[in-house]
Amino acid sequence: MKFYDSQYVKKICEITRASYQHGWDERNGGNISLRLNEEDLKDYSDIIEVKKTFNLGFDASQLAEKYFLITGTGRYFRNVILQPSLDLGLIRISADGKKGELRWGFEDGGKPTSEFPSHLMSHIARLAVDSKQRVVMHCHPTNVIALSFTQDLNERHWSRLLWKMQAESLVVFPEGVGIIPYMTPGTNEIGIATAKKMQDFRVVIWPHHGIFGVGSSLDETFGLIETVEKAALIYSQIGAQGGQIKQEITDEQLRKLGEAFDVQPNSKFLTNY
Ligand code: 2HA
Ligand code: ZN
Repeated sequence: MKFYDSQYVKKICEITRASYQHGWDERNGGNISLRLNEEDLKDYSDIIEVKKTFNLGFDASQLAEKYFLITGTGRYFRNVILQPSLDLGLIRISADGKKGELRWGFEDGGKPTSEFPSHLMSHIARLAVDSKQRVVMHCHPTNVIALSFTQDLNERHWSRLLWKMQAESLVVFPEGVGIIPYMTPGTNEIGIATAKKMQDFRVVIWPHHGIFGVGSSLDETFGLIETVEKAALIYSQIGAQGGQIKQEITDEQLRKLGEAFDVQPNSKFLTNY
């Protein structure tokens, strides 16, 4: 079987297109990585040969011999569905964790996203928390970015605000959201800061830039980001309707949501009395 025809390529095509259609990936904005192992790939005969190798620029030995299907640098989410073997690459991390080996894709000379270090570092962080989580997605959701200009960059404040915008929020991200300071994209530094937050959160806000989300499947990760962005959109709409909040979801109602859906709200953001 050809890797091109795999469910993995198909699903990334679908998710990149959906993300673009939501307006979260202008031009080459956004990137996705999906971690795969030998077992997931055993049916594909065209991923054995190493087409190219490159230095990762940091120690990824915790991910040695794992594979990542990832979007390419400079590539447009809008186009991935039209030319997946150009815009996507399957990279294997070398046994010493220092190099990436291209096994499939990037057929016109492409390279992994500039945020590859942030992705790999986030995968390392989430593997330690839950080994089933194998997706990292970054994109530029409009209302989340807008919120980073009007609100204090405080995790408690953001988490409570987003929880109170819709009943869905607390159920989908009971741990709340992490926030890093504004940093230059594409650097190891932003990767390290993001991964540190990923020890406690599945969503990390990059102020004035976008969002990083993680999950066990592409659908789940997309849905997580979609839920955060929907909450931010509701906040924007409240502003558009004059900004006056006449009634809200109370802390007590948040607690009851947690009980009803069997999730534990982050006690730093919602005290459990
Ligand atoms: O892939 O979104 O942060 C382009 C970006 C960089
Ligand atoms: Zn970005």
